[in-house]
Amino acid sequence: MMASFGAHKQEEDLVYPAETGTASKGVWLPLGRSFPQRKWRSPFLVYLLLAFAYLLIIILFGLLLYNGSRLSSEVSKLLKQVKMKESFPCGSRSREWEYFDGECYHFSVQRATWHTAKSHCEERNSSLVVVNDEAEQNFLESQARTENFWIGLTDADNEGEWRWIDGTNYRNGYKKWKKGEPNNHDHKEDCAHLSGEWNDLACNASMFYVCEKPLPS
Ligand code: MFB
Ligand code: CA
Repeated sequence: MMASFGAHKQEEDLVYPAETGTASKGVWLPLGRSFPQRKWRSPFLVYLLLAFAYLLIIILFGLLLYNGSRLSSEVSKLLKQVKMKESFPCGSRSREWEYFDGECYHFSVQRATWHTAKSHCEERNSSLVVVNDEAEQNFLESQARTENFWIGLTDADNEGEWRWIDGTNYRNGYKKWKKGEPNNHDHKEDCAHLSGEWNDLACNASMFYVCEKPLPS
């Protein structure tokens, strides 16, 4: 059926698209030809599109919730690690290491000779404690109380020449010997321990020991 350009729209502009079965108006184009235009009037199609859009929104919302909950659990895990690091910078495992002023200290619960204690500390990537100043001494005294603990100081190589095991300068460094110590009692006291202040004792004596290592980065 011909539609005429510019003429009043005639009934013949109506087209009957097979799939809808309803009349629909043609559209006028510069060439004066009209195309049948499918009207989106079919309620079924509209409902189908709405249902599809609704389903899509639900799926997207579900994905958003899922990722959101995963993200929040990751964040809470990270926060817990940060909090743990802040509370136990030396590691929280059974409080094996105590933190003080940038260093980690292990107060043994087993006794050993000075040389065995030295090896046990090295096995833990640490060394027998080197006491550098009054603050560190006070920390050790507060933790050790009246118990005896080996420290990393010895004159076994040369009597009277005390050396810290990490090479720290002894002569100009911090000292806290008990009054009258070191006295090399019975001429066989070549290892230092603390029970509060320091004393020299035979290295094969068995006592607790303190290991020291830098704060893990
Ligand atoms: C001495 C001390 C020595 C032993 C002995 C039992 O001090 O110098 O090392 O600990 O006591 C009095
Ligand atoms: Ca002594």
